[in-house]
Amino acid sequence: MKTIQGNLIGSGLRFAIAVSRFNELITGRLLDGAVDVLTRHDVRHQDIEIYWTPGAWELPLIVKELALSGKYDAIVAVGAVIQGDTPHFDYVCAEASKGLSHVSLEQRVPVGFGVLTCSNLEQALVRAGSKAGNKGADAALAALETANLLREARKTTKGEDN
Ligand code: INI
Repeated sequence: MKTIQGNLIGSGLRFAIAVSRFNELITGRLLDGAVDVLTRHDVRHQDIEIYWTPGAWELPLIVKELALSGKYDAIVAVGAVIQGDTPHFDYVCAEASKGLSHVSLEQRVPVGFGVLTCSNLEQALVRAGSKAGNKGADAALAALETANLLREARKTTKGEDN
């Protein structure tokens, strides 16, 4: 039996973080969590690039462009969609999540999903560095682990490890 896992060693890896300005009170904290977790796992500051989008809706397009550049080992998408009085929330959530998933699969680049989809501001605050941790940090850590796992999977599938 062979078990393959991605490690959490970030040295030498390059990351982009796409973060939406909408609900910046929340997204700024998610961004801080993502940068903090990456640098604590030895990703160098100069290997992290941050792109601000207007809202979560715009995240997939920018993440796609970043993925196509081939410059990054992984990308972290950070946003906060908070329910209002209209169905707008549902459209933004659905397209952001679907779009980010498509980019990751089509471009074969890990995309950490750090987009909160909350019923109210309090739920978002709880997930942006308080009681429920920091979902930006969680997404960055998952992206790091997946980047390293992908590297291992590519070695194995190319027969380098046999
Ligand atoms: N964008 C968000 O990131 N979060 C939200 O909660 C939100 N709401 O509720 O409207 C939101 N809307 C803006 C959207 O992402 C686009 O930027 C906008 O529609 C322009 O294309």
